[in-house]
Amino acid sequence: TAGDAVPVAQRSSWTSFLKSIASFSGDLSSMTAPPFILSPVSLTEFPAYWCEHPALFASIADFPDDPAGRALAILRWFIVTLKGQYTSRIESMGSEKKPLNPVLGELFYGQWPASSPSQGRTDLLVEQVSHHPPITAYVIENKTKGLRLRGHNAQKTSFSGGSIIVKQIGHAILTVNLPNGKKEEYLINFPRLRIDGLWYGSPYIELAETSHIIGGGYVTSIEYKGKGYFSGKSHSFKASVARAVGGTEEYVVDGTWHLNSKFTKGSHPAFAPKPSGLFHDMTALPPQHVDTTPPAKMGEWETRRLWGLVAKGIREGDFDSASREKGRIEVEQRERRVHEKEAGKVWEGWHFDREVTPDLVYEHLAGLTKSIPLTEDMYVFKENWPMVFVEDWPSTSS
Ligand code: HCR
Repeated sequence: TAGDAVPVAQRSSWTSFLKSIASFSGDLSSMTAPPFILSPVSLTEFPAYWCEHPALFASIADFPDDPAGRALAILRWFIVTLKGQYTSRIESMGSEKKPLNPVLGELFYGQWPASSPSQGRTDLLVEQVSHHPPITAYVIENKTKGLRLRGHNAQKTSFSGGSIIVKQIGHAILTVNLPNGKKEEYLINFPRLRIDGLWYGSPYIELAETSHIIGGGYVTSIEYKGKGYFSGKSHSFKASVARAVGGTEEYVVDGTWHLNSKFTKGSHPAFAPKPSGLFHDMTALPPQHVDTTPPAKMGEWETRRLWGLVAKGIREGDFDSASREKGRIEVEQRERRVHEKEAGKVWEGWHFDREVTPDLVYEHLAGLTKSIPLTEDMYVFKENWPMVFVEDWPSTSS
């Protein structure tokens, strides 16, 4: 029998869902799952996790003459995003849930207001650029600070030893405009995920293997372990910041990404203030959720309007109306594709151009001795921020 966290009436459908994922590899997002595991939030909202600590994102620009400081500021911002990316659904919904599977062209616009004129406002623009397989592209920009993060995400899932293994496809590029007019680029790739707790009906994420941040003359390697590995604690990581050329390791940071970490090699005056010695500390850092387009200005492709009735059904436990509305959206999408085909047209997308870049080599990023080929498509932002971004929006986050 399936686990305790599954409502009795849904246990058999949960068991058959588990059986079907066990014999399946590919696009999990399109599979039908029992209602208790459905999230009312679409995957297009997930890129907002990159900036729920906008001040730490902005702080990357505070080291114009200090490449090591920049590498550490980028590492700190990256580590701080992980708690939101991978554990926040447990806090808000009790377990990891299955997000809504975005439609092609679905949008999510967001802003984090400037907490001071010098920190500036941070803007977020997300678009679903592929439905099958699901690919989400985004750009996050703080113009005042000369920082931009752009990237895309996709996932390949498989099943192993009772867990779902998610290989993250895609990468992000962080651009830092330095005061001397130079532009620096950092390549960021993403960790592998294991979704455990499936049998009990309360899935949660653990990170595995290694991800990297490469640029500005540094290579940062972040190794992830869960319970029973090097520290024995869940959500453990060890980050090594090394010179790209020569490979000399200058800093090591060790800890748990959802709680805190400290330097175990090297130190930097702007980080790890005495006496705490902490590199990052999530216990004192509440997330700042993104503000979304004011409802009166929200377009029909924007995720919260597009999925509004489905999300309402899921939140209120009215799954009949949720699935009716979901069906309506899916039919509409299929018809759209049929009409396009008949008219000999292809969907152009709103904000991104797809660039096929086989064997793209990121050697130039860090003057690396070893090259990193990325046989991936790129999604290039058309620089067409919609008019709604011209002004600051009233705060919607709490
Ligand atoms: C794997 C996942 C969809 C993808 C989500 C990603 C990888 C998306 C990019 C973000 O930056 C980080 C991120 C966080 C999520 O943890 C991850 C999702 C977790 C579950 C979901 C599956 C498609 C749904 C599996 C269904 C289970 C819960 C029964």
